[in-house]
Amino acid sequence: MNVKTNLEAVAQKMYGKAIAQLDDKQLYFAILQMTKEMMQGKGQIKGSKKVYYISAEFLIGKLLSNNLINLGIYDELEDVLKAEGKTLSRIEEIEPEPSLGNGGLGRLAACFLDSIASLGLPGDGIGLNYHFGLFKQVFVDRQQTAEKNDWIEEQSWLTKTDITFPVYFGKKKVMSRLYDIDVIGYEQGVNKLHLFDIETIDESIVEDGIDFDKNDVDKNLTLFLYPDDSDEAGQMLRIYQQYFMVCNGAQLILKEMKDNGYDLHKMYDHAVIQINDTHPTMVIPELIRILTEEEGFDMEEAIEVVSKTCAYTNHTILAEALEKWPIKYLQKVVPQLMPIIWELDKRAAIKYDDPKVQIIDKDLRVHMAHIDIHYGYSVNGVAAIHTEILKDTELNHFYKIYPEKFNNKTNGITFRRWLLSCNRELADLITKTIGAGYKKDADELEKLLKFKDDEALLSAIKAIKKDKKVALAQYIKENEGQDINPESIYDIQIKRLHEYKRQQMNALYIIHKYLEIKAGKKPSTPITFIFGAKAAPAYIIAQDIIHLLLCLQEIVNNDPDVKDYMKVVMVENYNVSYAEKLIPACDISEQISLASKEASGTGNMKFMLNGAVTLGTSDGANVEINELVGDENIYVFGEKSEQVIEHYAKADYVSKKFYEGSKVIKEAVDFIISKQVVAVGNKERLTRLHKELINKDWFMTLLDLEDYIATKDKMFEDYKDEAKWKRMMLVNIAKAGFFSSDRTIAEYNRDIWKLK
Ligand code: 26Q
Repeated sequence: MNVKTNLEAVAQKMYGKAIAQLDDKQLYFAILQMTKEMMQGKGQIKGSKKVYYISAEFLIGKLLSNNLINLGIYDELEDVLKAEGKTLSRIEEIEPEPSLGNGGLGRLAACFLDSIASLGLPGDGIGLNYHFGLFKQVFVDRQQTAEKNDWIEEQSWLTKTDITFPVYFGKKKVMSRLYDIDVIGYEQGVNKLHLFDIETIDESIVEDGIDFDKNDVDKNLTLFLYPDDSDEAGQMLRIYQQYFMVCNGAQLILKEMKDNGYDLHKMYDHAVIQINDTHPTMVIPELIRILTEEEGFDMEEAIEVVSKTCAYTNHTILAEALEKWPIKYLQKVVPQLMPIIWELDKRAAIKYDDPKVQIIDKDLRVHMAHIDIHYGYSVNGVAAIHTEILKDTELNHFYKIYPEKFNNKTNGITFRRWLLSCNRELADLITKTIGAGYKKDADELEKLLKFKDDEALLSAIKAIKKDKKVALAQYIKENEGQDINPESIYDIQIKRLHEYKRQQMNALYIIHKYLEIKAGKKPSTPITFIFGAKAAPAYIIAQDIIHLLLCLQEIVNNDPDVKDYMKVVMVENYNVSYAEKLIPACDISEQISLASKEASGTGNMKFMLNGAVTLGTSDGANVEINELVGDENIYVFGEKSEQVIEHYAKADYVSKKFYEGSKVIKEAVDFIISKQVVAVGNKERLTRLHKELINKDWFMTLLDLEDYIATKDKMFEDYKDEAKWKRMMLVNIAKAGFFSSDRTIAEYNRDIWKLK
């Protein structure tokens, strides 16, 4: 059946109407229903060994466009709708975004599901069905406020299953309910994203903003993604959520093993559990508990079987982000796991007497990563430099014990979403130039290099960039009420707000540029600085940085001496859908984390693929981008990771010295508490940020500031050389193939999963 007859039939069945008579919302629901049915028709991907990607976050974003592309019916549906006087892109806007993740780690999980299915590999996601995703950001008085972010409608991508499991928190029993989302591969069959929920959730307990009663798990267990963990109740709820996820996951995996008639003693021949950071770590003791208590395994064998089934991915070297749960919390939430964790700790302690590799430390805190490393068979970092740092420093003690477990898997992104869907014009141009082969084999993008001097192609790429910039300007006008100039350079930094990512350094550059223009030094091309970032509600300094950016937006955009030369826009509620509009329009991709701190980054890859040029430090995957495109197609600045690590070791970085030692730095930093800024801002916030930069600056903003200013100025200068810039765009696109998550997943499969 073709798409037209299909959709007509669904519209008749659901609403008793023809397509042309449906309003946009009804039409969206009809298309949703039709797509779900067509995906089911594609059949499950099968095999005798399957990967379970278990993760507390799956930042899947809107699914309609991607599912249509992977089904191969996007163009056909677009034509059908056009003939009925409807527009597919407008219908796409109606879909609510499932924001079931914080940022990179969650988005990576979503890209991986797409690639696993697209490679035809059997692999399911296991996670939680949060009723409210990451909070909705609203600016009030130039400050971030948080509102709840619901996404589940009467009809959605979720399909309720009849699978339920009991989950015990000590003696308290909760029944789960499994909801599934189909994950279709590109011209492939389907896998599943399994999201567990409870049926007694009470959405009405949410008060103003995102506050809610954290005490009754029957009502709040799956209500929110990662509630603020600053207080004890929040941390406790996080442990409840994590255990709920892994307990259900373990039961589902064992059920599938049994349903298939597999021998649990050889479970590792049929299942691999990829543990996405430490959030799902309790799956290890939970499986051991079930195998020993319910399946008649002795402890020795249970540990061996589970260890041969589980593999761990590390996404951070920030000490504060490594989970260490006090024993008394675990004892309260999951007393049944504690004997197992003690046993695992005892066995590790007998073998290795180094305190650095113990599971339970002297303060009685359980180091979740240590469980994964001792009792999993693989430990991987997410970019070459990140894995090296893990081996050399953070996890060096483990690397010495288990060198064979450590491996690198440089992150990737799905080109279906980050090129074919968000930049169809560019994808079509590439297809016209080198054929469609790159859609299945991303390395084929390198064929574009032959056209490095092809004026027609270079101009066509630049023209698409221009169209995307015009479209973004319009979108920003509608959504933020700001006027930006499509002829200006778009310089974009979009990512979670964190001091190590150094949005504050970008802000200091903006101040510097503003002061220069005020002093009469005008840039030859106008510049638009665009930001998008959410800050954790309990992260005060991050909120202060957002406040500074919003104050700068107010001052710069309203200053008649300046506004024709530069603009600042901090977009509200940055999310996946916004990223899909921002990235294709970007000229300069800001990747300016303090070297050694950004494990990989994946936004950097998305920008590159869409023809932006990177301005970055030698950190995370920037290092690999640099190697691929060569020094002449990227702008790198700042101290290298070795030097940074040495500064920390010697504790010899003193920000005040940089502040006092440079007029440029001092002027920019002091502007934060100038009359002009305080007049539009909140003095307490601005003073706190000013003090922080001068007296602490833990992520060494001032260390790299002058080099950053010089490199960025050079970049703006080079932008005027249109031939040079166009060539850089082309080389970046051509070299982006390596960052396809299809490549990443093929490597996971080759080295870790070995699926059959
Ligand atoms: C931990 C404890 C308590 C509460 C929350 C958390 C928590 C939640 C989310 C800790 C970490 C995260 C998310 C981390 C994350 O997104 N890491 C990013 O992972 C990307 C994919 O590998 C990398 O590209 C980024 O460099 C890395 O920052």
